[in-house]
Amino acid sequence: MTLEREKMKTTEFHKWVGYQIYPKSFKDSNGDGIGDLRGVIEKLPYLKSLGVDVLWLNPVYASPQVDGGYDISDFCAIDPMFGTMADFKELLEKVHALGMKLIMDLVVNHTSDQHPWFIEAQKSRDNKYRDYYLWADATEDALPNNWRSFFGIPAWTYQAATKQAYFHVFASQQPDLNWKNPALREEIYAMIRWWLTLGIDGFRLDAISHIQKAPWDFKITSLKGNGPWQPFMNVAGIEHYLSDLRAIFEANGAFTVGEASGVTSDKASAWTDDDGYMDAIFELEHRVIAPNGHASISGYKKVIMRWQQDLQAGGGWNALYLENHDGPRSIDLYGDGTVASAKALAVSFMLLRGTPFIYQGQELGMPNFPFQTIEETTAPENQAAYEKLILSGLTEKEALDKVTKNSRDHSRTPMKWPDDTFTTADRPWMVELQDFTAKLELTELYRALIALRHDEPAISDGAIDFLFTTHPQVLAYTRDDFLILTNLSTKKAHLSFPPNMVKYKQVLGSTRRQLTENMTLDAWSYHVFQRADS
Ligand code: TEU
Ligand code: CA
Repeated sequence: MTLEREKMKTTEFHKWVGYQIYPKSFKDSNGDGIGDLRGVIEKLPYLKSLGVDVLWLNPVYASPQVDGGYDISDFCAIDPMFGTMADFKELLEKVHALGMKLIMDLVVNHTSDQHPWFIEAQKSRDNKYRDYYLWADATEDALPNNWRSFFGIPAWTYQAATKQAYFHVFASQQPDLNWKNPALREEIYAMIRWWLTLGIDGFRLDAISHIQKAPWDFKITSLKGNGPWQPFMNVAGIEHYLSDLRAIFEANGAFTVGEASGVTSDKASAWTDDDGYMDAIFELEHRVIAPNGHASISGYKKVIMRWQQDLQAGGGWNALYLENHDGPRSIDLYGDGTVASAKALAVSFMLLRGTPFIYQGQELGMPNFPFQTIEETTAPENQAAYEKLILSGLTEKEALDKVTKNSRDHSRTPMKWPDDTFTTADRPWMVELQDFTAKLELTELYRALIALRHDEPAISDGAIDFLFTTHPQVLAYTRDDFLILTNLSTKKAHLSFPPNMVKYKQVLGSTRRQLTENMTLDAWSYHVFQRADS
């Protein structure tokens, strides 16, 4: 019995709601224009008042900031721009005192090229750290293979000094670590234990599905969709490393959410069920872009339904989200810029089966940024994409529009606090929205949805079933005795329910409504009903 219990993961996190903080843009405490850890400390009462349970901090480690801190030069140091280790410890203590949890980004697919390991590794072929990274013979014009990086450049960078190239799935300043090397793995495992011993509550596992690579002679057969990334997406052999990681997480009671791009919905339960490697994963499929550049709601719906059904059948678990630091703002991408659309979208994802994460500013209805020049953007892939478009003959304006349409920079502009400024500096580190008013009725709705997740076992742990599955704009589902209806469109929607239905009462809604046999849902509306007999 005890053994059995120990083997089973706890499922406390089914009730939790997460909040993602991009510290650089959250709150600046010392007037240098850059958000920092003391800024997060200042805003803890706000986070507590929302009701969220777990905070995910984007990377605050020492970093040259080529890729928003995902290029780490020291895993165990706080970047001075964010504060000190003492600030971090104070933050952790205060988060815990408020009954919340703190998880950190764990970035172990790669390091910065300024990490001491890489600085050593590039010195010579027989350097002690050479094998911490991935090298292959090359010449200036002949790289080891034709694999591409996610950032639109070759996945190899040639180094004349040793006549070899090193491998990177992201920027060239982010060399990939060689997980096949046991010495490297031990260093990483020790680092993970160090953070857990410090008292943090777990990790968001960055790009974790990419840590294993196919043999270098693997041929890419398709350039469509995830085709180009096949040689480093959930490649066989990864299970050994993930099992090692699970053992460490489990021994330390860590809560873990993997960013598992390329792990398909039918395979995801094996990653996250009772015997899975981690508690939950983020899927990266539901942002389906339509030809007009907006998200396709029917695409979103199809992907969400498939993931929910597959994970329920397999006993797996998702982390749910509409926004993060890697994409545009949902009010503009999925919605039509109105607060009504943001509200219907909030209801559509917050009550699904999984652990939702709200991204900073999402609860205020922060929109995309109207970029005017390429210099206003910060993500490393923008510049290369822009230059390519200019070379292909586009005007600056056309190239900028194309690059920024779905840029992740939209989510990285400074937080617009309803009753406070982001910084006292004349200029924040990044362009900031002007004339924005926080949508406080949206914040209130988020509070209500969070409370439902805490108070109703049907919402945290109940079964999910979808209704009107082929309707192009209505996302509707039951969670045991709850019925959730959302119209994710500017058009009205007509629904018919069977006669003699059991009675339902309305729990939340965009307007006061009864559940009736024939219902017309207004544009961007939502209704949460519960069986009256329960
Ligand atoms: O993103 C990784 C990421 O999005 C890829 O794993 C994904 O598979 C790919 O873009 C295809 O859609 C994470 C961070 O969220 C991001 O901010 C970093 O830039 C990146 O890792 C590198 O660390
Ligand atoms: Ca600061």
